[in-house]
Amino acid sequence: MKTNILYVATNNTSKFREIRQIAEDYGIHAQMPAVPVDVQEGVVSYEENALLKASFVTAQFGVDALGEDSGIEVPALGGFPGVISARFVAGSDQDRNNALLERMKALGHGQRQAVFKAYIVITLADGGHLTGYGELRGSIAGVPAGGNGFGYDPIFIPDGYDRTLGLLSEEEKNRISHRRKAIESAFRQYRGHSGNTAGER
Ligand code: ITT
Repeated sequence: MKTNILYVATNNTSKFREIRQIAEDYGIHAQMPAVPVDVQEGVVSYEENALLKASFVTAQFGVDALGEDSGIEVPALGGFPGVISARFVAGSDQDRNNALLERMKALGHGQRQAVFKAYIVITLADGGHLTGYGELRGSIAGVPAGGNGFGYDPIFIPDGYDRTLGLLSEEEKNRISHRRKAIESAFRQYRGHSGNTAGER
């Protein structure tokens, strides 16, 4: 049987773990490269950052590579923090959760809607790239809850749920996440490239 290996251009081990889990469903074995992904992320777009990360690995190793850039947006805050979700406050995920909750205090009760966005770019060793997009709509909780997942998971309640992502199991989150949708979309296009069989179950 052919093994489909795809390198994932990320330094975030929690993100990698989710991508690896989801990719397995499509018959793709995700691997982290042996070197840190050393790129300067911009502030313009998720897609551009995802392309930067994937291109770094393809240029280093001459292999197909998957880059992912994601963030959380609060429409009532003009889409903040968006593309700078990982960087708008230095420190830990918990520090950023607290900083976002602090900003939410200026908003009314009906203004807690939020959306997670994820862009996946797969750069091809023989040139070109593919892009997939996914989003997950929900709202910002009043206080953090749950220790599962990473980043903003403890303060994000997906639409249709009464619990934060931090309280959902890994499997539950991976079934509905922005990352799942973006990967699915990218793999649909990737199938057949370089002889891989992504998505053939
Ligand atoms: P790499 O760039 O190395 O991939 P990173 O953590 O810096 O890792 P990003 O630049 O894509 O990743 O930033 C994503 C930000 O959005 C970061 O603050 C995450 O915590 C947050 N985020 C993205 N997806 C998330 C999810 O599924 N759950 C919680 N937070 C998420």
